[in-house]
Amino acid sequence: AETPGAPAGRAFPDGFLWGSATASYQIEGAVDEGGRTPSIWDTFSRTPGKVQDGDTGDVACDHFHRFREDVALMKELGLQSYRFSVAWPRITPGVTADALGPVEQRGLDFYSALVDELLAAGIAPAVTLYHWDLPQALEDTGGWADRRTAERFGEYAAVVAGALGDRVRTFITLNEPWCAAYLGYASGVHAPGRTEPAAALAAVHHLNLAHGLAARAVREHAPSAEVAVTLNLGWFRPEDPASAGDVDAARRVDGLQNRVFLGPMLRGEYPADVLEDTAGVTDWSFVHDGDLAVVRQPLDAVGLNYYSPSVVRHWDGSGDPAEKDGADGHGAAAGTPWIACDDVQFVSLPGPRTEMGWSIDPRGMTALLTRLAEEAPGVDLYVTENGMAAPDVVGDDGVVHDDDRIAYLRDHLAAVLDAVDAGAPVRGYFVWSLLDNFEWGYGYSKRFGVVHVDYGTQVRTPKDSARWYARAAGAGALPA
Ligand code: PNW
Repeated sequence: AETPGAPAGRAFPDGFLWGSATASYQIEGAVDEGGRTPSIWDTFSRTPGKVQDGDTGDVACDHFHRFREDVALMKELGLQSYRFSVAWPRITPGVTADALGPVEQRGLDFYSALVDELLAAGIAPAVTLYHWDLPQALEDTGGWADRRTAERFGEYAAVVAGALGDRVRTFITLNEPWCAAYLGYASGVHAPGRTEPAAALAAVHHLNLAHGLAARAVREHAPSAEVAVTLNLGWFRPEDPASAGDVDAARRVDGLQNRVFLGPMLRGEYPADVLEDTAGVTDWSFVHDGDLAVVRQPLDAVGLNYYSPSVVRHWDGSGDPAEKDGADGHGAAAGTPWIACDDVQFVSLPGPRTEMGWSIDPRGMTALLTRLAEEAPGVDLYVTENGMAAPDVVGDDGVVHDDDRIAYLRDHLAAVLDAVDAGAPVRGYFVWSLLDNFEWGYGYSKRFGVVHVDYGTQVRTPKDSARWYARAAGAGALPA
């Protein structure tokens, strides 16, 4: 038997998929090519003061032109699956609130060529349909706060599923609707940069609806593919489990981040306590009769993105308000993502942090996978993102020696195994990220890649972590 906490040599189940993940706006560049029209991230990144150093995704990793090289790199590393996202503005660049508009064949051709390249390399494609690059034209008519955005998303999903569904193993409807809704429409640190709590809650519902419509469309147009969604669930612990105030604070944030998505998607219902907590912000009248039956679609898999733990306490209003939401990188923004949580404080945890300022605790990985296994019986699980930002430590050999990242990956993979041992049906793990890339509001200042990218030359160089991860993938076990 294994010694708990002694990861070296521990084996993963047969067939466990070792992958890496990226997202379109973060790596593709070529924003004006192939008929693509602007997304909300083009607009946001070009707005002064929104993204660190004024960085944009105009070039990024130039993956649009270098995808064959990037697939060859994955093959060299022995990776078995690749999670990427499709940029909606490449597929239906003329979409409006009322009509999907013509399909841009050049957009489909790009992703189709990527899928073929992956299959030829023996790598299973996992396609995210929405990783935050909403067509700007849809934001101009209200964005995710408008119901028609969800309707158009369902139609767009049908197009992509129809074009790629014969070759793609897994379709993921949405990436992290929490970020899309609350960081985009409440705190404003992500595109479109709005700070309107009522709009953010409408966005939550319309993203749920979009998920349901897209899941249905994928089922119909890609019947052999798995249907999944990716959520960034939070692992929230009360600072003092014996304090009723702290326990209630944990309930509140769990409702807003986790249950407001899990409830509708898995059970077709919104949590009553969330509706009550937010009643002063919105009356939820954007939830129409029949919507919840659409949101609740049979799922083959749920993807978990996990990076960091959270501890909360009851906030009595004393102390520095700048510290209230400030722990773990949610940042001092114009607004808060924590709607109707004036009495909740995020506790700054001791111990190591990543370069994002995010605390590290792999136990959250185990806890969330175990929870998902209980809440979604019969549904497969994937870790669709996990990884860490770390500054480059470049050796004389020109290679990044990222021992901290190796330790992070090792400990989180061991935590995945702990969940497997407890019975969670975890089928694969996708490291975030294959490449250093455009880290949203932080621009190129934060590097999550297991492969280093020199943005001046676009040269890719595997870091020590990529070699370590390749060994783990090859062995199907944590390297000794
Ligand atoms: C996720 N937060 O984003 C995304 O899916 C990736 O595109 C991103 O690069 C990665 O994690 C690393 O940040 C998040 O503030 C952004 O809690 C912000 C938060 C969480 C996830």
